Amino acid sequence: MKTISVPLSAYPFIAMAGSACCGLSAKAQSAGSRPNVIMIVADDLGYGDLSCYGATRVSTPSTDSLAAHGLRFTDAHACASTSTPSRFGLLTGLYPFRQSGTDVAAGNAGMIIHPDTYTLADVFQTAGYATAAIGKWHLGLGSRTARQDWNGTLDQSPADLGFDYHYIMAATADRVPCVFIEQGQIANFDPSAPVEVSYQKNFDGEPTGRDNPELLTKLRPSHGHDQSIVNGISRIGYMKGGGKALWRDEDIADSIASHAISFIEQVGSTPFFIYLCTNDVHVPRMPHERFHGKSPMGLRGEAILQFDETVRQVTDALRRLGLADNTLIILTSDNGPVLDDGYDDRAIELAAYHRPGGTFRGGKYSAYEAGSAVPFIVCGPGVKHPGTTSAALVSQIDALRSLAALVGVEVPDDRATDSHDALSTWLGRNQKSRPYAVSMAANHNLSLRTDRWKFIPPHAGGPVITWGPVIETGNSPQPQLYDMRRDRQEQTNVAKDYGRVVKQLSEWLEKVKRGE
Ligand code: NG6
Ligand code: CA
Repeated sequence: MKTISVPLSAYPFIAMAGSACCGLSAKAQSAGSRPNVIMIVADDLGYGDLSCYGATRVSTPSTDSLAAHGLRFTDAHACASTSTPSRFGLLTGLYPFRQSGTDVAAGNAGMIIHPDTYTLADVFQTAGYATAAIGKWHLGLGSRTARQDWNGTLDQSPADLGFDYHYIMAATADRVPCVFIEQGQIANFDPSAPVEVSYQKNFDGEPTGRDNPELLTKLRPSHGHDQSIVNGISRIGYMKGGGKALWRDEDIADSIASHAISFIEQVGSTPFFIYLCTNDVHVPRMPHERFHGKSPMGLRGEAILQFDETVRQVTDALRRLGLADNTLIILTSDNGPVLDDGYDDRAIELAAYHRPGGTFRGGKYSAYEAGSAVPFIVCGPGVKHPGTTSAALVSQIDALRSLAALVGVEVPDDRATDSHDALSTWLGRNQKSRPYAVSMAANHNLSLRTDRWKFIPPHAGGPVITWGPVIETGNSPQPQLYDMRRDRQEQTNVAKDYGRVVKQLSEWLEKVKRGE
């Protein structure tokens, strides 16, 4: 939804306080203090990557503390098993398959969520909250793909989607441009080094990982990732310039945490919503030097430790500012895990007995459970039975309508049409499952979960990814049905024994596709 433009002053958010009360229910308008909300979205963090979800080869005390004081979900799902479509679903309450072009986005993709779309940030802006998107974005920027003026002000940005403030990475750390974007402009812009970006061809005289492997001083690719070199690491795509604006991978987590904390400090007494997306544990994994040697799992383990430290930095700041009791934190991941995702960081070898997807089958990209089953912890005011777990089936698609219910915003019926209000479940007032959860694999195959079943329709293609990561796709020429109560590991396809269930779930999925 197009919003009023916010001045780029030092404190752009405060102007929003108490504004835009239309759309607020009477209950919310009269409510005293509404909770701040921070949605922490990790990148590629698997169901089994946190110690509160059973990991033993890595310890994540700060995240575990959120689980100990909050509610830990054991059957929560992202809308997709890759980033862009997953985030599209979370922010819009619309399944990514409703719109073409929601696949993993290049760093010069135009903005994928149209400015007219009603977003999660619009919900909070309507409620008078100060809103921010900080960290990984990966949903495109500017109105036209490959035609952005990176050296000016982008003509479309999260500011057009309800975010008062943004400090974001355009795509991923492994994709150019390797600069942060703040309020539509390159942060720390270096006029002596204007940025040019292409996903088609290299710029004259610029080294690449393919031609200049001697310049890869920090990491080498294992597959792909052999184009422009920034900070001794080659990436996807070509870029030129950047100068002092170029990020140093080792500092990305700290920049994200510190911008989130500054935002919290600056909003004063205005309630706030932060969509806080870490770069951890996505490739290239290059955590800060202070983590070196701290994990037996090498760089991927260190990236998990760094993620946990981001959680600690933010929660410490909330305590210091006296906001801890009035801030709801939702911690989750955009999709399941992957070990080798294109850099030679020894993730497979050093993982040893660690199972990043827990006991589940598949991983990132996959239609199997580890692709979409993600950590999901809700901690803060209003959460019932803190320190317990909920086995309810929940989906990130419900963020928009559940959080709208939390802050008393009435979402128009024709917006966020795939999202349901699951607030009572998210807060642990009940353990009611969503009737179904739909997730999209990288190959666009849609799977449907109910409390009991998982249905994966037949899909062409091989059983294992062929272009790099060693992960089962979920493809099969036959329908797959798993009894998740007995076999969440998806070992025994019972489709032949339960033909009626297959028919019913298949029809159900078709209805979901049609939006009925
Ligand atoms: C893949 C990349 C992978 C990662 C992924 C997107 C190659 C060979 N692999 O295409 O490294 O960037 O896209 O990940 O290019 S996501 O978590 O942002 O969806
Ligand atoms: Ca991801």
